Parts: sequence; structure tokens; C-alpha cells
Amino acid sequence: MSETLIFEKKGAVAYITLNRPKLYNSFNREMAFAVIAALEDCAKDEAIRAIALTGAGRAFCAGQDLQEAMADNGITFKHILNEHYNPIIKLIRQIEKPIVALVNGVAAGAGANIAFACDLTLAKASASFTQAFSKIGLVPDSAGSFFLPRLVGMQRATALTMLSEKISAEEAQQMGLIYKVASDEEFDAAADKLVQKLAKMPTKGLGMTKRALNASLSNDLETQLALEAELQIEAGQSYDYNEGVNAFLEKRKPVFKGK
Ligand code: T3D
Repeated sequence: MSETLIFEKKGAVAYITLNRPKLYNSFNREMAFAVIAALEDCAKDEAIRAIALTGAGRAFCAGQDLQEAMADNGITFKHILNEHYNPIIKLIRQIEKPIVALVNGVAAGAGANIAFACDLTLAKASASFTQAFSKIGLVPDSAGSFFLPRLVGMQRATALTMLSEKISAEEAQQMGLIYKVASDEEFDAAADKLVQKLAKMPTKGLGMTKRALNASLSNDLETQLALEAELQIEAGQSYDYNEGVNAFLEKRKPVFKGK
């Protein structure tokens, strides 16, 4: 694994920490490949039942490393989009386990959109978000143009992407861009509580919930109802469904296995 990433597994939780703090954890090619490898590892590892993505130091992620983007290294926009950001976003949406963005500081450009693509985004009160792309003549990538209108509506998505104003974590929560804000003092504990809780839940059911939510972004009602029926039949055959119902009837806490 690369020095640009800290990848740790603690029990059923995998922590992926972007680790270029001096450059606000902006993405170079090495870090992008390390993130992809870590996500692929998490997808395969049955012991991992929740994934946390965060940043080292003061920032979450400032998007593309603009020094590397301008370097004469043969790496073009095509490489950066097709080999870095698009695979990361696809993995985040395809991995059938909860992925939580723990936004510890500023999130800009692709860094912001990666946070919005995660299943749940918890931000520190002092964190902030900016699309940033329009300030340097670019267009939103990393699925910003896909998720933003769906999360906050067309007008606000237009304002966010065209004006690139920095918004606070509180504003992001009020707009529906992120799940929750925790005070700076309580952030670490709140993050821990959230990922630990998710890691003990019925992972298979959560994974299929994710599949249903992904599909709802393009399905019509009829198709979505059919998919829900199909997934519910599968969920109803799981170990965790049996355990959940028995625990309820026996008035005890369920012990889910994620299967
Ligand atoms: O090839 C392509 O570009 C295609 C891919 C596009 C995907 C994208 O993500 S495009 C968008 C790229 N990101 C940006 O445009 C954001 C640039 N950064 C900023 O606007 C600001 O740094 C922040 C709003 C993120 C934070 O502002 P502030 O005032 O808190 O911090 P700062 O002083 O600007 O930055 C701190 C350090 O991080 C600084 O280094 P220094 O001066 O202390 O040595 C700064 O240069 C460095 N840094 C921040 N962002 C980047 C960066 N270095 C390289 N690339 C960055 N994106």
C-alpha cells in the first residue's frame, strides 16, 4: 500500500484515510490507485461490514492535485477521469456495504463529490464544502452533476456548481447534501458510534438496500416495485432476517452476522 493512504481494518470496520495532509489530501495518481485498491479489498473481505473514508490532518480532500494536473507527465484529463475518479465513484456505489464519509475538514472539487457519493456523510462542524471546478474553468466531475440535482434540486445544484461558493457543514446538512454534522469536540465519537453501529447491522440487507436506492435513481415505479419484491424475497431468506425476527419475538438484542 502507498504512503498516500492509511488503510486500517479494526474489527468489522475498514478505515481509508487520505494521507497527503500538506496538500489537503488532494488526489495524485498514486493516491487514486491506492483508494481504488483499498475499496476493492473491502468489497472482497467478508469480515468488513462498514467502510469509513476520511482525511488526515486539517482537510478531508481538496480534489485533484493541481500541481500534478499541470505537470508534463503524460497524464491527461482522460486518464484522470477514466482511471481515477470514475472507478472510485462506481466502487463507492457498487460495493454492497455501507460507506461513510467522515468529513473532517474542507472538501473541494472531486473531494466534495466523493463525500456526496458515499452512503452517509458525517461532517465536523468546522468542515466546509466547495465545488471549486467553476473557479478554474472546469465542469463538475466525480458524479457531482449526477448527485447534486438529485440531492438538492436543480436551482441549488446550479448555484453550487456555477458559483462554487464555500458552504458550511451546517448549510450542507440543511440542504440535504449530507447526513449530519457533529461538533468538532464530538466528531470522533460520533463517527465511531455511526460506523460501529452500521458494522453490527444486517450487512446483506443494507447492501441490497443500497442496490434498491441506486436503481431508484433511474427506474420507474413499476420497475422499482418489482425490484423491491425480488430483493425482499432474497432478504427474507437471510440468516439476519431469521435472527432479527427471533430476537424480536424472544425480546432480546439480535446478533447479526451480515449474512
Ligand atoms: O486534471 C484535472 O484537474 C481534472 C480533475 C478535476 C477534479 C477536481 O477536483 S478539479 C478541482 C481541484 N481542486 C480545487 O480547485 C481546489 C483548490 N484548493 C482550494 O480552493 C483551497 O485550497 C481550499 C478551498 C480547498 C482550502 O482553502 P484554504 O484557504 O483553507 O487552504 P489553502 O491555503 O488554499 O491550501 C492549503 C495548502 O494545500 C496549500 O499549500 P501551501 O501553500 O500551504 O504549500 C495549497 O496550495 C494546498 N492545496 C489545496 N488544494 C490543493 C492544493 N495543492 C494542490 N492541489 C490542490 N487541489
